[in-house]
This record gives sequence, C-alpha cells and structure tokens, in this order.
Amino acid sequence: MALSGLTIDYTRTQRELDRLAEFSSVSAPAVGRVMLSDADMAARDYLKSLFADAGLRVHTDPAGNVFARWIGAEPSLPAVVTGSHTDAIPYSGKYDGTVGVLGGLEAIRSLQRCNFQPRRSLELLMFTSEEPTRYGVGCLGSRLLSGSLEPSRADALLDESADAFSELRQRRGFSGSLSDVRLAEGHYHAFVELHTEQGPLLERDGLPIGIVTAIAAPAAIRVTYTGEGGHAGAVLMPDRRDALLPAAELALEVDRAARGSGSLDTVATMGLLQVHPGAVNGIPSRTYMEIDVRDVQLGRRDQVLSHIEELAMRIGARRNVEASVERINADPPAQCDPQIAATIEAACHDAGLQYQRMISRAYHDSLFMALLCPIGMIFIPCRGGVSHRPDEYSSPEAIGAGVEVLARTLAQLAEIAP
Ligand code: HGY
Ligand code: MN
Ligand code: MN
Repeated sequence: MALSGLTIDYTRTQRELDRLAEFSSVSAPAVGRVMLSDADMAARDYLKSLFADAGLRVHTDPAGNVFARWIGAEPSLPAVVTGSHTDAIPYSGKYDGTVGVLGGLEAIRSLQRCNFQPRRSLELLMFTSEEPTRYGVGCLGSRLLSGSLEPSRADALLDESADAFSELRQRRGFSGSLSDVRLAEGHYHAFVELHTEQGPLLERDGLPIGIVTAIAAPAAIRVTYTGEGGHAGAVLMPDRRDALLPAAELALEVDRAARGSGSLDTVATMGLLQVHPGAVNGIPSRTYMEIDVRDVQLGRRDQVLSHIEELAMRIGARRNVEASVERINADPPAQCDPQIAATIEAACHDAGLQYQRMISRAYHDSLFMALLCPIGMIFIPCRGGVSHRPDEYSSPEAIGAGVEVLARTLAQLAEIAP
C-alpha cells in the first residue's frame, strides 16, 4: 500500500524510551519494573498520557491490560492490534517490550500524520506483566485475554511476600472481575508485535528486520528440596542432609538434558535458586528453584521436561531429602500466520528493507494472542544479541526501521476507509 509522506519520528520514540526507562526500581543503566510496582504504576500513567495525546481512546481492564484505540471508519469491524509489554525483570534493559509499545504508538502516529484513514480500528495494547517475575507465570495479561489461565487461579497467585494478585490489583485500582477480561475469538482481526530479537542472528547477518514464523514452546517448573539445617561447624558430614547439594546436582542435570536432546532448539536453565537459611555457617535446610525449558518442537520439549522432573525426584531420594516438583506452565508453541508474514514481507519491500524469516526463542504475548486471532511478529536487531541485561541496546535507526515496517503492515491489515 502506498503511504505517501510516511515518516517515522524515531528520535521522538527514543526520547520516550529514555523517559520510560526512568520509571525504574533500580538505578540506570539498569531497569527494573515489576508488574504493579510503584515504578510500573508511574510508567503506566506516563504511557497513558502519551496514548491520550495521540487522540487514542484509552481504557484498562481488571487485569491491568491497557488498550488505546484509534477508531476506524467501520468501528464495528474486528480491530487490528499491535502492542507488547513494559514490565521489566530486575536489572534488565530499556528495550525489551517497550519497543513494541512505544514503537506501536509511533507507527499509529505516523499513519495519522500522513492522513491515513483506517477502515478497521487500530488498537495499541499494553499487556500487564509479560515477565514471570512477580508470580512465576509469564504473560499474565495475554493469558487472561485469551482464556489460557483460569481467572480464579490468576487471582490466587501469590508473590514471594504472599501478596495475592487479587489483593494487589484491587489496591492498585484494577477492580472488577478477571472473568470479564477474556476476549471472544474474532474480537480482533490480527495482532502484530514489534520486538527486539533478543538474540544475535539479525546483527550477525547485517539485517534490519526479522519476520517471525513461530514462537518456541516455553515451560517452567518449581522444585523444593527440604533437608535438615544445622551448625556448619558442629554437624559431622555423615550426619548431614544438606538441601543445596541436590539442587546443585539438578542444575547440572538440567544443562545436560538440554544439550543431550539432539537439537540446538532445546534450551533449559535453572534461573532461580533460593537457599534457606542463606547463612555461611548454616547448613542449607531448604532450597527452592525454578527451571525454564523450551523448544520449538513440543514433543521434544515435553520429553526433556518430564526427564528433568523425574531426575529431580530421583536425586532428592538418593540424597535423602524431601523433594517436591510442580509445573508452573507448559505452553504449546505458536505459529505466525503466513498471510500476515507475507504482509510484513511486502511492507519490507515497500520500505526497501532486507529481512529474514526466523523463529522466536523468547516467548511473547503473541504466543497467547495466537489463541485469539492470526498473529505476526517483527524483530529488529539488538547489539550483541543481548537482552534482559542493562547493556541491552537497539539503535534509534533500527527501531525506526521496525516501526516503519509495522506501520505499513498495520495500514495494510486495517485497510483504507472507503
Ligand atoms: O522469557 C521470555 O522469553 C520473555 O522475555 N519473558
Ligand atoms: Mn523479557
Ligand atoms: Mn519481551
């Protein structure tokens, strides 16, 4: 679609990204913005002001998902949606997720500036809590929108201070029932998410755009080992039931299981390990860990996951500690819609940008939006493939290229008003 006069003000988007990064629980250059924290609430107010300044109709649902809509000529038609998340794991960077929200906003503004009139409404969605940090479950907002998480289970989620989501969201002003969050299939026409690649391939190949074909299947389990604490000096070795040793052994076995799957597409790590009492002269009495296992192939992912669960129990028994294993989530992979991928491809041609098709190994809210409507994802390169770190970086020009492809894709999907 010809969009004469389309310009992307990526310096403005960069300024907005820089401002957004200031809403953080940790000092720059790191960013920390856990869902519904003070930093997150301040960031939400800032973003909603930007959405309103763009003349979008803004509302928030009981889960804290924020919707900003540009009403199209035929408002009753299912809308075309873009968006991502702005929560951030502790000590991460300023681009993960935020490029999709502020880049999505600039894509909409760029279409407004060139007098494009959408037939379908265009909606910008900022999902509550894509990161699993607070409750251990990622994509809380898009899971609830797509019916992939029971509202009662979501409300009962407890964070590490045993604060339930139901309590926290009420205190933060997100009242109403989570049962009202779910959207009907067909509510949306298409969803397209702009995101940094969070990997090295685009930069390595010198390409500005990635067209995502599939999103890997994420799973996570939690394991607890309970042994016997005691004085690190006084208890003799044969009398110990040290709960850290099975955790250490399991961490190595998790790594071995992923490397031994026969495919580079299998990845696994023990990303979280808590030791109680956590004193140098106290024998660990309890360890709590969370393990992340992913693969683009569901069967292989499940095989490795079950193997790790069995190992966790076996190691606990052999080391004479109590073991408990619980699945946090085990989601299927998502396929991106070939039509939308072709639309993104055409947008790349119109923008004169090279691209490659690729898999997303990180999960995104798109994984769950795929349960609601056809999805597409646009990747931009990130320096060194780094993400979830303070030195995460994508250049304003790279962001601008992604926003232009997104704007052209959204225009094509929303169609021109008759
Ligand atoms: O973990 C992920 O893949 C996402 O960045 N939350
Ligand atoms: Mn992330
Ligand atoms: Mn992300």
